Amino acid sequence: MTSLLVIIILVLLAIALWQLTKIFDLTQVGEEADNSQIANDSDNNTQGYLMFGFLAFIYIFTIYGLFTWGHLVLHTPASAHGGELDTLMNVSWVLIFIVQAITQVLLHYFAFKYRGKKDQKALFFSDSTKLEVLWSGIPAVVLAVLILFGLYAWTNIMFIDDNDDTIVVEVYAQQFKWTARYSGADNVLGKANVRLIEGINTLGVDLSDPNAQDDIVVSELHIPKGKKIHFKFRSQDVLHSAYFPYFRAQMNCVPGMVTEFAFEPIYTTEEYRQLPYMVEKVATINAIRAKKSAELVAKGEAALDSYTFDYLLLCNKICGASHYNMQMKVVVDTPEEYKKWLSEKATLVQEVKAANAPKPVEGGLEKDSTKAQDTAAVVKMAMK
Ligand SMILES: [Cu+2]
Repeated sequence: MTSLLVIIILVLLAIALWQLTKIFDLTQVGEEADNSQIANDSDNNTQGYLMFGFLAFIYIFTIYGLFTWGHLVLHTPASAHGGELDTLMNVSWVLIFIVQAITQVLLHYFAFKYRGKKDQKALFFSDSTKLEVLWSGIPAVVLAVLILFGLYAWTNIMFIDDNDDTIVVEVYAQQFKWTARYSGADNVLGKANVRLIEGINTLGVDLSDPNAQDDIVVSELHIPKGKKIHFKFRSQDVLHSAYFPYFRAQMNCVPGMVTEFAFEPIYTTEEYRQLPYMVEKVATINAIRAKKSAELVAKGEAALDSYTFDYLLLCNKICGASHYNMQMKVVVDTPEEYKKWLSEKATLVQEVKAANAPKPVEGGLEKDSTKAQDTAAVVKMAMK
């Protein structure tokens, strides 16, 4: 609201200034003022130098931005393909930077050099094949190289060989949380459908499917280092986007279809925490938090928790009011830790059975006969 008011005030100020200059012009009537409304040499000189001013602004802002915010870009990639993607990104940036630096100088210099001068005629020619070949050919070659490089990197990342030894994990999106499903010993996910969502079976897994019998549903994603993980994404409601920034991976989650990609983590969470750049980053964050905590404590409020680095899965598609907070912790374990963690998890079938088992009620058996019948039906379905 405040910014809207500021904008309105600025617009009104601009209109007032414009009106004032008009009044000033009118007071000059009769004097030796140039009222022709046609730019003269002095106007053109001013515009020409302003061009240089704008050029300086572009460069100063770019350099200032690089130094001030340059450190905020993602650092060391934590996946096997991440380095390749970063190279592609860096090559694109360097190219954009060089082209931008050269073309902006030329654009502004020529705008200055050929600024309007009295009695100066523009050079006119209808076309120049040589020039057109040059300015169409060079960008075409550069873009073709970039696109080929991009395509190569893309297929390298997106192509999942069915014969590869991967771990199949489903990532399920809904407003506003993520859930993961492990395919269990058979490495095949059981079928699922939104129509089967019931009680704690929030992913709508078809509990009668033989492949679903060993599926495990969790709210924290654990993956082992050095093993390719084949992710399959589903969404329950709207478009979401599964974004793993440190692994340089992102995929849309689309209701009604399964999307997929695979990546191999190369640092465990613990190893990534020990990277010098991360140690420094966490120390900086905690120094800021400590300062803020001191202020809060002085006001009688609770201090902030200290920060520890964790990989996160974020949603990168604005999917509703709590989109900003749609995240899941991702833990990269050693293969042994991963095996141990997974072995301690109950399967969904076991969880559904436990949830639906008739609970002993005070003074006798389950009294609600309808509920008992429902439970029996679900358990029967689960045991099929
Ligand atoms: Cu979302």
